[in-house]
Amino acid sequence: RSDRQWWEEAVVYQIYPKSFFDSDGDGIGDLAGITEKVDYLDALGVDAVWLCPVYDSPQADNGYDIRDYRSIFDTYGDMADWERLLAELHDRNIRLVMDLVVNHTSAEHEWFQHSRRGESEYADYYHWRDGRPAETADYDTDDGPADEVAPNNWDSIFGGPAWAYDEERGQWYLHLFDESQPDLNWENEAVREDVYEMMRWWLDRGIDGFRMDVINLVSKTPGLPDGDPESGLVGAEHFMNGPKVHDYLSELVAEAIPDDEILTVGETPGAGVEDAQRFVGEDGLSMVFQFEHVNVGHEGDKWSLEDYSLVELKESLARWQNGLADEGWNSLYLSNHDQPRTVSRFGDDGRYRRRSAKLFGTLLYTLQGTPFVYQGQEIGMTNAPFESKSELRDVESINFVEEAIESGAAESYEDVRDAVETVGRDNARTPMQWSDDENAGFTDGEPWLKVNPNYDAINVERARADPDSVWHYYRELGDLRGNRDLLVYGDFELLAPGDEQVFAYTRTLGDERALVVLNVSAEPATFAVPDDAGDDLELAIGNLNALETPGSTVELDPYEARVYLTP
Ligand code: TEU
Repeated sequence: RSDRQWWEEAVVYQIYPKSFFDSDGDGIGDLAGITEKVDYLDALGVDAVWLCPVYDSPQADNGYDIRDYRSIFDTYGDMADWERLLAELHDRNIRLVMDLVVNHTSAEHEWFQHSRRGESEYADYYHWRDGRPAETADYDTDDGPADEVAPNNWDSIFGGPAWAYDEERGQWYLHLFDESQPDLNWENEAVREDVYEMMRWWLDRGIDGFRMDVINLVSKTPGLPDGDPESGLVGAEHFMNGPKVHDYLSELVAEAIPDDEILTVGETPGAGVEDAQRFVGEDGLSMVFQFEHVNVGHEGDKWSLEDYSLVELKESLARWQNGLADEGWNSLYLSNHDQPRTVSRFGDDGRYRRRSAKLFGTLLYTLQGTPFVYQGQEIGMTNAPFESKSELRDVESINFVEEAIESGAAESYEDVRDAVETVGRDNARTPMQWSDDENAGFTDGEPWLKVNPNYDAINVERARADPDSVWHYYRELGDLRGNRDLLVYGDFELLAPGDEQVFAYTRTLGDERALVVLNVSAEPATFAVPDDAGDDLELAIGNLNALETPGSTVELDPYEARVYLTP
């Protein structure tokens, strides 16, 4: 390959600033706290950090509701703190990727304030519409004047209708997320230009990339027609991968991204492989975050999760591996700030926690693509118990619980507790577990979200002191991947697609080959190595004391993972 990119060879670490490290005792993580931990990131061996939003924000959605794109949320620090963090990261050759949230702003953003007053320059910055006469609609909305309902039947991704009535303007505005997050109107060229200018402003400050929040939602079907009322998320066909999404994205890249050195990863819920091929092909993004693999086991909506089928997970990941092998690049992730913890979601967070954490680390680092490690994943952090609604902080979870109770679907929190503890976003957001000190060493104050009570056993200090920990295994995986082009660029081939226990594949580059064998189950497994896939290979890493060379069959213990390589 002649067109190698640093971000193809990198491992990216995702930081959720509110929960990473609190330097000043207010119970909330901050920029100075992250700066204190840059040596930690360096020791783990990551090459870049994706920092979730740190911009000025009323925090209805923990910063995904931005009031001012060009300043820092004061609880996190200020611009000087941010510059110090950037400098400390760059000193250690760690790049910084910032979150870009431009599908919507906070309702407190000055654009929205101007817009709701109808000031001509900003009047069309958002999607404003008159309500629909109630008698002409077959849906109901509580908001607004008595005789009208929302302009269309679209659902908000956070529950309830996607429209809110604004008294000041006397019209309704669209919000695909919380009502404090109005959607920007990308049809308006002035909006797009303001976004590009803001991006160039951040690039001038020396950042290395953008993670683009729900970037495939920016284009809506003109006229905002009703969606299929039977669909799980009503309206999705009119706002996910909308008609102009590729025009807008290629324009954004042309206008605001100077060259391929800048990592651009678009978050694209609902995008299939073919959409992704265009996003990373002609549109020019480096990669996208797709959702298919994290949706296996979901029946319809996000809150009902069944045991997932490994065959389905393999089929999905293999399709993305193959679909983006030649003309694109994959991002790789198993959890983030919106998803449950990896071991709880895909592995075993009880008896086999450590082993399954290592197994999924092996998967993450040996597929083709750029691995994204979410804070705490490197020590095998788990989902958390939430005993009452008052322990929840996430707007999506709180809306869900309230709606379930209001609609009569649940009598009390207890009825939905299992769903919240299985998939609620607060699972990923409990504070980083640094030590077995009070509050897991995260803060000297009262943490903004409860600490997972298992911090006495699962924490960084303990993991770093134990050579057999998940943390050291991640370090070794990083070395293994970094030392071999094979694990970055090698071709992927899925083996035994129908095997319900074992996830096995090869990676091949020239004369070099890797064989990865993962027993994704709590029972022992036998894997028959096909043809000569195991010839001349030696064990490079594994989560148990395995054999040096694979025979014609591999006997695996529960959640055992092995990577064999050509020596
Ligand atoms: O998430 C977009 C998204 O579609 C989902 O992951 C969503 O948050 C939810 O979990 C669906 O059930 C992005 C951000 O990652 C998320 O934190 C923000 O809340 C959201 O956009 C709005 O900005």
